[in-house]
Amino acid sequence: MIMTTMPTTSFKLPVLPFLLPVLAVACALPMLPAAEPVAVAVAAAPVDLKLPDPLVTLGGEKVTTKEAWEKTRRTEVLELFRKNIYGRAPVGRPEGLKFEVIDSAPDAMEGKATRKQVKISWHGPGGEGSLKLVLFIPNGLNKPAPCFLLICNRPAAANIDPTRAVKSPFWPAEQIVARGYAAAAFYNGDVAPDKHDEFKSGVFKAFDTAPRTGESWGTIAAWAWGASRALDYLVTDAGIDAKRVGVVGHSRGGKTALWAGAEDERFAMVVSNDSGSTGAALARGKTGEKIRDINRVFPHWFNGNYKAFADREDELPVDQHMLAALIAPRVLYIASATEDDWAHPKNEFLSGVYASPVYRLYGLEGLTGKTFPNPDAPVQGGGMGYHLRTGKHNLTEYDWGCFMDLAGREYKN
Ligand code: GTR
Repeated sequence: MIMTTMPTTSFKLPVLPFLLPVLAVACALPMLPAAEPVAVAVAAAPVDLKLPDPLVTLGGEKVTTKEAWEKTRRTEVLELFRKNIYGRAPVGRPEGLKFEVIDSAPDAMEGKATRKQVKISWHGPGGEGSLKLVLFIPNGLNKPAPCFLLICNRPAAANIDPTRAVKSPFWPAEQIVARGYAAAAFYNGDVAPDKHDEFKSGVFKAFDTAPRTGESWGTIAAWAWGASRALDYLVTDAGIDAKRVGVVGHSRGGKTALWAGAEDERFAMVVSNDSGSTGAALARGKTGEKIRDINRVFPHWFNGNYKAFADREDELPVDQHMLAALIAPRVLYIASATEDDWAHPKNEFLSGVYASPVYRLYGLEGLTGKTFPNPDAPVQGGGMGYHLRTGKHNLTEYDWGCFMDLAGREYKN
């Protein structure tokens, strides 16, 4: 177990509600003079969240090298997540996966990008299916472009419009292209519907042959599988730098991006935006949405075994910092928003902090020693980024700008 100590930090008033227990302690502490009404310095009390240690194996051995992490502990942790939370995909890249470029326009975005739409289709014992990948590659780069792949969990026409007649800050493709990145996106509902229909449709219908068990995959894992199939295409496109494809998701999409990056190490960067419960946020000590809530409202997202952890967070053999650790040494961005108490920003930040010992095995600092930042003051470097945006649960141009800032500095290394 790790004794967690919340670093000394300062918070702006709008994020105070989730800090009430901390503030009880803070009231006894010296405060900044009243002349500074927006930022209140808070020295938080040490909190013992009893987090499982990512660097101690189930057999009790301490992991001190990246070789031991990769060979033993990483595999163990990944299995624990499959078994207890996200489930096990019955198939990886299926035989006969097909890519069809159904549209190609070299002068999209007023000549600034080449647009492609690619139908990625599969068939399995129970049926077939496909997703449509929308892709803009910057023109005139004279080298393959690094790429951001968005797992879009909002209506496709309003958010990832290939014609660009409708533009949404959720996927600011023009801004992404202007900074020299390819912008790719697919709609998660192409892979599996976001509803509990006993796993009778989408990829479940196509590939589930054995009777379902407590470990069978849920819908988050299915969407993550879809992201990997999109990547299967992207790595074949000469316009894309296959070693620099990041996967991005917001909220349920952010949970999916983390799981996609854990399962598929070809993703060079993982971006979790406001992913909250069973995404970036630690389950232990979490306020807002808890395991009981998420399983009740979204019974299809995770596997059957996860249901047993309602109100029993402490009994999980993992916590979400270990999911973050599975991304190491690749680039990880965790973003939160001040008005997103349901997701619990502080616990999203702490996942990055407590994943950092794994990053350190690779000589990367991650969020080691970092304090919870003020709103709109991103912390970036050492393979990781975190920010707390002012505002609501959403994915915005500000967030995208931060993701690209981190990619720019980390991809140079
Ligand atoms: C909420 C859910 C969150 C988050 C969000 C979203 O209803 O409680 O876990 O995933 O939906 O995806 O926007």
